[in-house]
Amino acid sequence: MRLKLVGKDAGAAPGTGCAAGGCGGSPDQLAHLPEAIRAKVYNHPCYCEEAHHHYARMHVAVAPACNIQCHYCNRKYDCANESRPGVVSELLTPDQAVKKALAVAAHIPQMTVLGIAGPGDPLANPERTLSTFRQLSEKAPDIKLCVSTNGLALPELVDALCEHNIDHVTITINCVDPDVGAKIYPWIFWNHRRIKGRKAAEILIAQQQKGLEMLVERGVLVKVNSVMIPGVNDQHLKEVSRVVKAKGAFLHNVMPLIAEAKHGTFFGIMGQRGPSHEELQALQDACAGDMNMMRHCRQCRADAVGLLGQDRGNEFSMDQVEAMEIDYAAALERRRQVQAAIEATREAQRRKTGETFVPLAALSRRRSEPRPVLLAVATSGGGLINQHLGHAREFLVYEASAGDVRFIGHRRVDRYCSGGESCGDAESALQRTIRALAGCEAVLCSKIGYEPWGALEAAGIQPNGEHAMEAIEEAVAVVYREMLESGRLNVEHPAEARMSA
Ligand code: CLF
Ligand code: SF4
Repeated sequence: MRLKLVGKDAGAAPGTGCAAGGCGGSPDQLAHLPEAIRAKVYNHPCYCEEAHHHYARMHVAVAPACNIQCHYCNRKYDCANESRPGVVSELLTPDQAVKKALAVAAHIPQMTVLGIAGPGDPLANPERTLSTFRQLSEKAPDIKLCVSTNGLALPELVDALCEHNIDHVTITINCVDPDVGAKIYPWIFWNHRRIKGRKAAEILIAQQQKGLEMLVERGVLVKVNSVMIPGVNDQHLKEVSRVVKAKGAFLHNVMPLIAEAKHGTFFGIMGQRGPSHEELQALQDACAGDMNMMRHCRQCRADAVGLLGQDRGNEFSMDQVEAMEIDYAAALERRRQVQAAIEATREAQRRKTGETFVPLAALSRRRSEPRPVLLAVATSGGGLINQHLGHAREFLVYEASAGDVRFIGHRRVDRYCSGGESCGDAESALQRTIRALAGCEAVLCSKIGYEPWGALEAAGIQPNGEHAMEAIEEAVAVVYREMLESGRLNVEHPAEARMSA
């Protein structure tokens, strides 16, 4: 999220509640979008950063086959174009997928989007994918439909996707140069033949670009995913961003390569490393320009259920789903009520955050540019600081400056507290948490134990439990203002000071 002091809500879609800045772009960038397109975004947890605090998605794993080979993929696992590598999802038939979707929609009324993202490529399995979408668009028309693909089969299926009301399509585009592509894709399966090397990359790139153009022409929102592979396509992704933006992609999501030898992928076995947090952030910033960048992707599994970063899939195994009685008409009414309440909460949070930023702006006018600060937040959703530090499996990281609070990304950590009174029994896990928070000067959470408090302070990260149940952006802005007023920002970040000493 990027909150600007001036005209913060200028791009909000009337009746949708989605501030333009809240979707990762500048107000100008979204202001020109037709109302119909903006209405598609406001409650999509991937296409609108602010929405991901409130709305959930679910994936149904109906697509087993793939038509290409990526060097970061091992077919034993989910499609790594969106999913975190090393994850295996339960394969469903289209009928099972529809039953599961209705069950989840009834039990998680804030679930607004159903995506098909694997375990192979959804468009390499067109019958299974389209049958699922066809049934769902009839039985649950209030759910947005979303699909993710490598793009090879996309142009031939664009019209079929449009017939099924698929409003959101993700294409994984790792390159626009076949020489780079040949280092990522050893082969594709095309016109009943296996094609290798540069020629394969050339065909794949042409199909991806054609598919992107066709979708944009038809008013479908396109998100482009790119896997950042240091030394292979990291520099090249700036060009990818420029090209896909020029062709009308709505959002670019640069994801880190995750390559481990135990996954059995080519890159994993060859020791190809993934990027650091800093490298990823630097590339996302370099690609951004005035393009919407996605920074809250969790590389979900192909059967993920719940808020991003959450996985409630184990509540909806097919055995459990088969035993559920679903009255979808009643569920629909409850979904309307819950979603209306979410919109009221979002509107109240936006108003309050706007008020907080006024004094911050006044401070920034009185002082010479104070330095920006990274602040981490523990949250379990709802846009609130509502998680015990010891229960946090990930932290959201925000950069606060005098004129801006902007969402930078998330940092995953291992859970180190089993929920008891005391935290910090497992010292090494606490140290991993501290490593994950490297570069952050404070961490905001609902509660924290005595021992981790001391360890964080010693590491130069100020624990802060004073903003429990407050809206994240507002609390981050308040903490930044306190740091500014206390003079803490007149000195270097303690960790950086130690490094430069
Ligand atoms: Fe799923 Fe992807 Fe649709 Fe979202 S996920 S198909 S656009 S509904 Fe979202 Fe998950 Fe990242 Fe994907 S956080 S992996 S971007
Ligand atoms: Fe694997 Fe997905 Fe690439 Fe196919 S498109 S090889 S399933 S990562």
